[in-house]
This record gives sequence, C-alpha cells and structure tokens, in this order.
Amino acid sequence: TYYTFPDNFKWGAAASATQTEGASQQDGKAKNIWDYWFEIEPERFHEGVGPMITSDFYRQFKDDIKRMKAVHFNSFRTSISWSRLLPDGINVNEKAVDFYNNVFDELLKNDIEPIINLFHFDMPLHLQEKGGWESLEVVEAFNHYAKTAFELFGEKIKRWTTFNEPIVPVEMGYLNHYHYPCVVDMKRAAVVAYHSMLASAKAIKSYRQLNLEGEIGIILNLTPSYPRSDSEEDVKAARIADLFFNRSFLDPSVLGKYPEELIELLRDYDLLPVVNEGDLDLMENNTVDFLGVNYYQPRRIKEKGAPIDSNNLLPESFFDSYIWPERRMNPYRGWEIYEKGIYDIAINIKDNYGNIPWYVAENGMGVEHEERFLDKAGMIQDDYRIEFYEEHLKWLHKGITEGSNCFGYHIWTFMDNWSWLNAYKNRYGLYRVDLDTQERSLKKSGQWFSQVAEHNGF
Ligand code: BGP
Repeated sequence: TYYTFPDNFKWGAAASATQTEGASQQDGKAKNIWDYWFEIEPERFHEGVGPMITSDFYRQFKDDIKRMKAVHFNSFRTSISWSRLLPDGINVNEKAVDFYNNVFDELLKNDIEPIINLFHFDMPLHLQEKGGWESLEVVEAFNHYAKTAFELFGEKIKRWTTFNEPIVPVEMGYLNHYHYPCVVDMKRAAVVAYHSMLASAKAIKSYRQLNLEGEIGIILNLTPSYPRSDSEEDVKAARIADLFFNRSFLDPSVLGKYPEELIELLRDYDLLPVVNEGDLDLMENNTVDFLGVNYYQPRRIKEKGAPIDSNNLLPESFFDSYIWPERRMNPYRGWEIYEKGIYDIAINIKDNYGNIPWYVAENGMGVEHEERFLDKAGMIQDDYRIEFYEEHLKWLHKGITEGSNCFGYHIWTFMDNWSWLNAYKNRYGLYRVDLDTQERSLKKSGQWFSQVAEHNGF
C-alpha cells in the first residue's frame, strides 16, 4: 500500500527555545526557571547537564536549517524564549530580535514555514518570583510578551501558538516535584491551569486586534484515556482522567468553555479557581483557529480501588491506572507505544471539536544510550524509530482518509536536544548530536523520513 498525504501537507520537526538554543546567559537573555533551578540544584539534572549550551542552535541555526532543507522539510515548529526577548518583562532586547529575525528569514528563504510558539515551560525567573501562573500580573505580562512578538514578527510568521502542553507545568510543577516550583497542591494547580487558559485567550484576542494575516492556535499533549472495561465505574474513571488531563485545556481552547462535569467535580471538592467577571466571555470569544497535538502515549484507567481522601486530593485520587494486558512498551524509554491513539485523537477532533484544522506538533520515540546503535560508519541504526513513525503515520493517514482535518506531522525532534531534567538521556533526533563536538549526523530514520517528506507519503 502507498500512503499519500494531502497536498501541501506540512512535514517537519518540533523543538523549543530552551531545549536547543543554548547561549542561556548571552546577549542579554535573563534567567528563566530552568537556568535558576540548575544553578541551585544541578544534581537534579541528568548527569549534571544544564540548559547553558544544549544543541547550540543559537550559533548553528544556519547549518541546521540547511540540514532541514536536506531532508525535505517544509515546516519547523519551535518557540521564542520569553526571557531572551523581554529580559525585564517590558523592554525589547534588540539582540534577541536580530536572532529571531535571522532564524525566521533563513527558514523562509529555504521554503520552511516557521510555526512559532510563545510558551514552552520557560517562565522568566522574575515572573515566577511574582507567583508564576498563579498571578494575574503574570497573565498580563504574558499578554504584553505575546503582543510584542506579534508586532515584531507578525508579518513573517503566519502560524502562531500560545502554549505548548499547558498541562505539563501544572502536572509537573504543581502536582509533582518534577518541575520548579515543585509544589503539590491541587487547588493551586487548578489556578495555574485556569490562568494559562486565560493567558492563552488574552493573547489570541491581542493577535486578532492587530489584524495580521495569519492564524493562531495552541499545542496540547493529548493522552486518550482508555477504560479497563465497559463497567460504569471504569468508564467513569476514564472520563474523569480525560476531563483533568485533556478536556481542561481542549474544551476552553477549541469550544470556548469548560465541560460542566469538570466544573461540578471541582466545585464538589472545593477546587474551583476564582473567576473574574468577563473572563469566561473572553475565553468564549477567543478560541483557537487550529490545534497542535503532541502524542506520545495513552492512559489506561480503572475505577479507584480506595475511597477518595478529600484532605489530600490529586487527579489520581479519582481513578487508578492499570496495565493493559496487550501493552507494548518502548523498551528504551519506559513509555507505552500505542499507534492507534493518534487515530482516536483524529476522530475525536473531527467528531467532537468541529473538525478544526489540526496538526501533529510532536510525536517521537526517545531512546536511552542510543550510541549502542551506532554502526561502524558512525550512523545510528534506528530501525525501531522508523517502525514507530511508519505505524503512527498509517493510523494518522486512516484518520485523514476518514475526514479528519490534519494538515501536518512534526516529529520530536530534529536533532537530539536537551530535555527538562532528563537532559540528554533520551535521544529523539533525526540527527544525532555528539555532545563533545556538537557535530550532527543523520540517523537511518533521517534517511527514511527524508524520503517520506520528499514524496509526501510512503
Ligand atoms: C514533551 C515536551 C518536549 C520534550 C518531549 C520528550 O512533553 O513538549 O519538550 O521534552 O516531551 O520528553 P523527554 O525528553 O522527557 O523524554
């Protein structure tokens, strides 16, 4: 079978500023929470590797863009660093403007569309000190940042997104000890989640007020939640997981309102954030033009075995996870691989979210100690990754054939890059990065993907 994708389909890679640029203390960039956290607790980061250099994109972007061209990519989605563009939160850093202009110009010159995201986990430190997403002042500061970026780059950039995976700072930073500020408090987490949606809607409004020619969306990591059985209890538990982890962001972003069942649940457990007058209208009137979806793994859910302890609430208080007997794991990075999930997402968007245009903003396979797959010629023989892409693309293709409005597929990621706490532990790149020399070399999956992008199918 030959799988052909729609005309003008976007083939590319995803990345983010903090994970690739490096130069974290150069040319006027202020500290974000990652720079700060690494300074005070470097031992938390895998092998003590912090965000200072990462993959050196700040200096090597021209060659990296040539490499994108070489593999026939026509799209690149990455982010702007808030603390680089506006070090004090208010005034523009001209060196940052030059850098981003140079990157965007270089991409456009090579017929690679930049899809630019504003927030990818990298809260400026001085704003975290004001309360981060818990503070409405920070919501306003984000709106100023967004407006500034639209005014500076809005002629070149035709597709913007406000946030990447807004659930992650909530889940990792306010429900677990995995991201700074390491708070575990479901009530505060609900505020952070709500304020990020408010910030997103405000930025969308600002974008539309500028009357630029382009579109604005959001990137969400969706984790389809599959119940263990069709028992009422299991189905309900899976529905609650879906409400917390997917619909808390999907519904306000695309439909402009929160699901009733979620509001009731939060109200029952006294978790509802304060909502100011006008905010819900603002959200309703400023939904996204398109959706970016990151997909890695699903959730397997069964009913909660124990009674809910309302003094110690977490999303997991409402359901349990279980191991699906047919589960297949990525043996090199402990995550379930379930390709059909991408099809289920495609159909869910088509049936329940007005068939809004969407694209895969991240999908990929992380591998620990990937150097074990280096062959004599110095190429990573990553057949496992080719299979991963192929299977996901087949299911995505089926979703598109059945009418889902998907306009692109972006792998995570272009070249091995630094990841939050995990640093360089899990490699995802199409290009391998040798950290001693910063040299890049194409992996076998890169050769394969290049053919797919060139022929718009496989
Ligand atoms: C996503 C993030 C990316 C990236 C990826 C891989 O959730 O948007 O920024 O880090 O996950 O995760 P990891 O490096 O932890 O394997």
